[in-house]
Amino acid sequence: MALRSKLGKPRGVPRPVLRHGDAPRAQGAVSLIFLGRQSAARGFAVTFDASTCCAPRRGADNVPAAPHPALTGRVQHDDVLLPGGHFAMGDSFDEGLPGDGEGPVHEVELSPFRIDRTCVTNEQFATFVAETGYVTEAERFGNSSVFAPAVLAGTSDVIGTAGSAWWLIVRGACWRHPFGPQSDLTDMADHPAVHLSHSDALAYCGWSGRALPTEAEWEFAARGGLAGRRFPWGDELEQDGQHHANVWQGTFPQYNSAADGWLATAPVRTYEPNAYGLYQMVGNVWEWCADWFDPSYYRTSQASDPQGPETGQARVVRGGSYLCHHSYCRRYRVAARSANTPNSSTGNLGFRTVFRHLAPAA
Ligand SMILES: [Ca+2]
Repeated sequence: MALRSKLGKPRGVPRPVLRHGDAPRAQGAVSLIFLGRQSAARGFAVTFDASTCCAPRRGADNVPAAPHPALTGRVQHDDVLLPGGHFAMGDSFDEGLPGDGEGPVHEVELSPFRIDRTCVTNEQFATFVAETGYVTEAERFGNSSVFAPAVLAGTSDVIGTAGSAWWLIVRGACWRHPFGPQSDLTDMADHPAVHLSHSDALAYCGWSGRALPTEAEWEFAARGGLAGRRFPWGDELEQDGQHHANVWQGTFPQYNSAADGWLATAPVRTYEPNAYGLYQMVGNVWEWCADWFDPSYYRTSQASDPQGPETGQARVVRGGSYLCHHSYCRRYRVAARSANTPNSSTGNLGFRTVFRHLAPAA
């Protein structure tokens, strides 16, 4: 029996994205099958906690590191030059989860940098893989975590749950097969590449001569010049009656009306960009940052070009994803912080890059 979402399509039509006019039904049904089943899948933590509701993490088990390709990349990055300068970093609404350390608000000064307008797409990542033969960590583990209603896999390929009932560990899920082995990238060239670990993102960056944004760079970019606001466009999620980001509408995790047009990932240029011309800094997929995560870091962060703690267990992720809902952690805000272990990969986690080697002004 094939286990797949009622929203999903059979093999050969692998695009379980939801558009206006499609009628979603009973999205919790698939995940309920797995409630209470604990997984022995390699490398996955199985205990539920708030940090895994957004994106589950692998445990300490590891696969051997893949060599990172040399700097030979020939892929186009459409980016913008941000001038840097001062900004107030952190949550001025005091609405973050206590363990996330979104405060105190503190002044940060940044040097100029260039940042991608969008997350790295499947097309860009496919170019990287084609030129280097790179094999991602999810492919080497042999599995990754997929949001339950989007799974396109046979029952035997669904190994168990990953921290939350709505995260299924699916054998064969990876960037090429984002919803499981019965899915592929047809019509998804312009969607963000997902199921990529922090190490995978660094490998891509090393090949393309770019870098992951620091957490401070990411937040500066996401704010788009709007000081002290909740979102890149203002303070209201659906400001002016418009959808500005791909998140969750309905009752999480039972029912998603997908009123914003998308159940899972959306093309990277969906919705209006922020004032800096950057698309989907919040919603759609979480984005890896360079920094190690420490919830107390803002109390001691350096004021100029902060780089994060020197060591840690997990790397910062920012921006929230298509799973974000106001009834849960509300981590789709520009100040929201979360983290995942460097070897983790999920169907709602990607990255965008920056470029810092700017020529001095003439
Ligand atoms: Ca959505």
